[in-house]
Amino acid sequence: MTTGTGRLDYFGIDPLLSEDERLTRDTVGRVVDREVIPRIGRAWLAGEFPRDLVQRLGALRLFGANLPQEYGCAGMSNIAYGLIMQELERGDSGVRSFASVQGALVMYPIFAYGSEEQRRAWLPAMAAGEKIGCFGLTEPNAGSDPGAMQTRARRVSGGWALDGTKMWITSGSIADVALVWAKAEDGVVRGFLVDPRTPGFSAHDIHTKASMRASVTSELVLENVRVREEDALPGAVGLGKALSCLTQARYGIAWGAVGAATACYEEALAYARERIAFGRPIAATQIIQERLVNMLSEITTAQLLAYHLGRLKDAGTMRYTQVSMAKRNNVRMALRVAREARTILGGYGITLEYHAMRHAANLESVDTYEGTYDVHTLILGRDITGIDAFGAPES
Ligand code: TGC
Ligand code: FAD
Repeated sequence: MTTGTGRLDYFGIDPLLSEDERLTRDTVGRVVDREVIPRIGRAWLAGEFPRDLVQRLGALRLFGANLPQEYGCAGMSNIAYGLIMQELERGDSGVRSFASVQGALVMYPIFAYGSEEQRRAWLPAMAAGEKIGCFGLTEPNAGSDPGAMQTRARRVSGGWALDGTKMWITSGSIADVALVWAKAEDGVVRGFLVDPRTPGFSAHDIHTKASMRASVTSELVLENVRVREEDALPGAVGLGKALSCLTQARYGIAWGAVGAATACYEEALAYARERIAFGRPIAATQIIQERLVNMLSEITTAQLLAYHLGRLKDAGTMRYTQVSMAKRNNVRMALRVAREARTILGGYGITLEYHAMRHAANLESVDTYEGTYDVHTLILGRDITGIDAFGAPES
């Protein structure tokens, strides 16, 4: 049922992994076991992102690990990248979120749409965790429909001037570079690398979160922020380019959700074996066994989905609609598993000494960000019917 390192593997996926992929998973798993799990409950309660992890994970080249070695990245397979996300989210969704934003939402677009100078300037430092990035797409009045963004880019002498507000931005106030998406005067969305020290730029943290508390989430305000032409991403032209970054992050989330669910299942299983009620372990009751079997079945299905998606990505044949299915399914699965685990833990389950409640609270965010469950339903609905059900038809 488990691999040599104790990882949940009911369907024997482990032998399908390469030696490097297993090594990567086990290395990250050990870091998470020793350096994340023992302290994450306290950090979450305090509302603090464990920032020292950035350099620690960077030293292992875990950021943007599927990007090429020539830019200081690890050049790993997409399966290995997914396993990194799985292990990080087994610790906490906020830690995985940091890595997703850094690698998939900032390093990937710099790699895919940046100039050679921009790649050389940012990718090695970001891979090493020496520089932090954030990704500003969502706005107070434009989340699921980013095409309705109000942030504007005006051409000025030598570059651009940006005006607008971005909302819910992970790592917003600790970033060394903000990738901001704005609509130019011709109505085309473009991506800009903004130095947060530029006059007119400010970041304000959101402190009232009851989810994702061990993660920095900020509002970004841009008032006539000047960006040099060489800081515009030359290939980041059109909303589709912003959406292509989301595909990369959603891929990692499909794996990460498996990690969060696994942590909850393993905790609930251990507790159920030990906890005595009515003179016997609660694991000896049919209801608890059914709950555990349902949890394991759901996790195993999600593992297989993530694994095959990874092979498709490595083969270069993955479609973004397949990523939508995996993100939608796996995150909702993890949310159900976390809530079931919390139930099995009884009253103890509401404390942060156990992990299920924290994961369940975090997964509420994960279910919403990177495309809500409903948005992915509509992406898939459009794919299979050919009919767009998002909004009013164009007049
Ligand atoms: P639509 O007509 O669908 O698309 C415009 C063009 O883009 C292409 N496209 C994609 N390409 C790659 N990957 C994707 N996921 C793509 N989705 C669409 C599409 O083929 C089209 O290309 P072309 O050549 O035909 O022009 O545009 P729309 O305005 O109708 O979009 C609708 C919708 C709902 C699919 C899209 O806007 C959407 O995905 N909305 C959800 C927004 C979202 O997920 N925001 C996430 C913000 S970042 C975040 O949450 C970070 S959380 C931290 C963490 O990751 O841990
Ligand atoms: P809305 O779009 O207003 O949706 C509200 C509700 O309406 C949802 O249930 C939605 O499913 C439903 N809905 C919307 N449209 C339809 C429709 N057509 N049919 C049926 N139902 C519909 N964004 C970034 O750009 N960068 C980040 O780093 C980032 N990090 C985040 C971190 C956290 C912790 C959170 C919570 C969010 C983050 N986001 C980030 C924003 C996130 O992507 C958005 O919250 C998400 O896309 C949803 O947008 P919204 O909150 O505006 O909800």
